[in-house]
Amino acid sequence: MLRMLFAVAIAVAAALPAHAQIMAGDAYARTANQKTGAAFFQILNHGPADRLIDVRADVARKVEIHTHIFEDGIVKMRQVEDGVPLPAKETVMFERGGLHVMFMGLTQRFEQGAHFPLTLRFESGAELTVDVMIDNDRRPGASASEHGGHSAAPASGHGSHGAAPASGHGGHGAAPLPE
Ligand SMILES: [Cu+2]
Repeated sequence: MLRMLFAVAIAVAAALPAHAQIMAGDAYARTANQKTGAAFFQILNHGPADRLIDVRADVARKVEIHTHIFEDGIVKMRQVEDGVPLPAKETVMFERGGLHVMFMGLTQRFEQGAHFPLTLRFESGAELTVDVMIDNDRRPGASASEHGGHSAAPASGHGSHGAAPASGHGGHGAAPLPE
């Protein structure tokens, strides 16, 4: 009996690090045209240095990590080919005008207030699925909660599930539209 308890304890301990060391906070996505969209969040790395190497979501035909660069006097959007370094014990911001996850060829409508899962894959082998809330009205720099929160933190202000947003599109559960 005791031996079994130990085995369970070890299994739990072994499973912990991959999940607990990297977290995402204040994840939201928006679109301006229902063709392309972008997601923004913070990645909090509580563990050793790692790297974000891949992103996946079902809401678009193509999902890429992008950044903005300043070149020839203008700001351009670029795909990040070799991943995003996540230094130990640091927070990396995916924000307007900077790093973002880009959705090209949206396969479902970005309904205000709806949610979808975004999976982040890291060089260490860890994966993190982030609950992304669609907030087309979010202004750059505005934060849903004081600390940027972790993904479980309820977003204040924008109403909870089911509450129809002011836009009038309402509806939760966003049925995918046939193209
Ligand atoms: Cu982009």
